Amino acid sequence: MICLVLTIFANLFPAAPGAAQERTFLAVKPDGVQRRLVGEVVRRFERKGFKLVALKLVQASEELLREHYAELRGRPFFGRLIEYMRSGPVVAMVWQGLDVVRASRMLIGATDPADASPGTIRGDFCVEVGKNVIHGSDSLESARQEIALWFRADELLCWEDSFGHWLHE
Ligand code: DAT
Ligand code: MG
Repeated sequence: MICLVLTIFANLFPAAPGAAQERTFLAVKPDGVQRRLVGEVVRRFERKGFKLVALKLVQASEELLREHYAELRGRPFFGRLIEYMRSGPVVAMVWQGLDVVRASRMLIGATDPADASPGTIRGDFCVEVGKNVIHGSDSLESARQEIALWFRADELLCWEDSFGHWLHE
């Protein structure tokens, strides 16, 4: 009975309104840029079906990075992490789509590349946690904060794509 009710409900409301509007923040880290992995990363997110709404090459300041990684301030590797992220440009991006925060973490793989499954970005392209190629927001709330930290509102483009109908109902 409960299943029947849930099925009817799911058919009446196939997806939460705006679910396909979810956004996440991704950044190809300096090692990824140096190793020419930007195209590969973009290709994987495009191929999956997500929509690019912002992208820029940034030499991040120490201040921005300290804010971005504020949660990790007390960790022993914090200083090294900030230096690594400052060691060259990063490619900052915002991607949009259904469940994009969670799905991005799946595409990226575990924090330590040694634990990341083959087929994920970290599983395929790196070997060490201190050089793990890409950042992705870990929750809706951190996505919101990180997008606001790295981008001005007018840098996020709302564009009509004719592709969405082929991805979800
Ligand atoms: P993630 O990037 O998967 O969200 P996180 O937020 O816990 O992981 O950590 C942020 C970054 O800090 C991570 O991508 C790499 C670095 N880091 C995490 N744990 C580390 C460790 N034990 N030693 C060195 N660097 C670490
Ligand atoms: Mg994180």
